[in-house]
Amino acid sequence: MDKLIITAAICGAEVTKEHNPAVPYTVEEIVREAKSAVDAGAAIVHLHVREDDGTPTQSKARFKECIDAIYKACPDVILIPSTGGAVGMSAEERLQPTELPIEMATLDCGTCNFGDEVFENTIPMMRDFGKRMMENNIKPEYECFEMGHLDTIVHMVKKGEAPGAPMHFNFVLGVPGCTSATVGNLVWMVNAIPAGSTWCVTGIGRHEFLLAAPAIAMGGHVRVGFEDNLFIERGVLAKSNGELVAKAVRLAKELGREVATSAEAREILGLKKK
Ligand code: KMH
Ligand code: ZN
Repeated sequence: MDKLIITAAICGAEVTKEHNPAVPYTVEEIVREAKSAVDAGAAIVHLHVREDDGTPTQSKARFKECIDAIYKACPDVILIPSTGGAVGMSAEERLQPTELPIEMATLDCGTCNFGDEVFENTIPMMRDFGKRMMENNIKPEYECFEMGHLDTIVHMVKKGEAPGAPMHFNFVLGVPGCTSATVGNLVWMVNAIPAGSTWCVTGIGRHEFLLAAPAIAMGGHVRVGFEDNLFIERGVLAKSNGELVAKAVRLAKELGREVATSAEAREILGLKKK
């Protein structure tokens, strides 16, 4: 079994300091949270950025500022900037980080309910995102909130409309309105990926660690962080993303699975050396 890749989704676009005062907005806060996660054992940081007042933005300049500052503090980390942004943003807005020299980016694999809102990812949009990533040599992390998303992106890759093998998936389970966070649903999705692919699970809210444990046992990879969950245990806010990563590391240790460094994660994911 490969070593475990832990991703920290340190910020997201929906959570605020009202939910947890440690949610980062400024460049300094983003770096603080990225470093806490990497120091605790995260090989990857999934990155959203904000204006200083907390407003989500996909500004290329703001991404560049944050990416440069994170690399100063964590030179080896793999960054996966978001092209999902926040619900309601246009495709052009969302694609801005792909104009930067990045290794990976998320590619959201279909439209879905997202709480009371609709997260729009039409097939023509996905074609544009896939084309951009092929042109700019960016490996997508395929975000699947539903089984149909997985089927859709596998079909698009077969048609040459998005980067192909080895594909890397992130199954985001438990978003209200989307596929629920059960072990059965995780197994169903894992069984449907093309041979040679890698996968990660993101359980939303209290499901973060309930799905991390089976993923560690199944040979998959794990995402934790404020984007998905703000609590270290029931009713207790996490003090940092590092605290959430440290809990995933403890789980892996208990289950006998070694944790990958960023260099080892690059090999597992088939990325070129940085
Ligand atoms: N903020 C969500 C609407 C991604 O990063 O690609 C979308 C999201 C997915 O977070
Ligand atoms: Zn995200």
